[in-house]
Amino acid sequence: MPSTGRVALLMIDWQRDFLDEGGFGHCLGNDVAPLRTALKPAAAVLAAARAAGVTVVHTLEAHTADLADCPPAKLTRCPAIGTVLDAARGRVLVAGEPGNAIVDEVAPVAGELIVHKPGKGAFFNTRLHDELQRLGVTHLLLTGVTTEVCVQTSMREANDRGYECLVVADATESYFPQLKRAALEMIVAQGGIVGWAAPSADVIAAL
Ligand code: C5J
Repeated sequence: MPSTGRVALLMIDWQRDFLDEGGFGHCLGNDVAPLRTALKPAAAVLAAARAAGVTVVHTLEAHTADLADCPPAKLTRCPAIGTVLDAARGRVLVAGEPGNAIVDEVAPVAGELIVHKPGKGAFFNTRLHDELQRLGVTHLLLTGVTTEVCVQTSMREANDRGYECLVVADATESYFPQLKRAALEMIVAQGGIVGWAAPSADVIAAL
């Protein structure tokens, strides 16, 4: 374990859009209940990271109000983006809308970095890499949803930028259990081709 100053915790897309009944993920036909099972371990890792003085970064899949940062192909495949499915949630995947907010269980506190990302990966068209470099971060812990989409994409992007990465296995979830399993397997295969996975209890003990 490197010194805590070189570690950052990435909390990937813990948004109401993906976790709430009636949210974007639910409207795509997914059962959102499994995602909530990962919240407790994620909150425990977040608390331990805060106590250890680890840099905490929260990402959100969030577009600008004019959708100028949303590639046409993404909009074609996900026409709900930018529309209102439920007035109480506002526009789907648009920054600042109530449905785009991070759920209370892992909500950011003052001083933590918040990164709005237009893609699945946390490094594409964001300031994340520059911020981590400025802070001297070399190692990343990842939690979040969904495992095989935004978490795995972010981990691969981080890997290509030279970070050592570990995903917290019970603090990430998918709408599809078989895809979570496969994503974790492909991450750690071949001697950690993308990085490592460990349970939250081990990560918390190491912090
Ligand atoms: C998806 C994400 N699944 N945060 N986004 O569209 O994984």
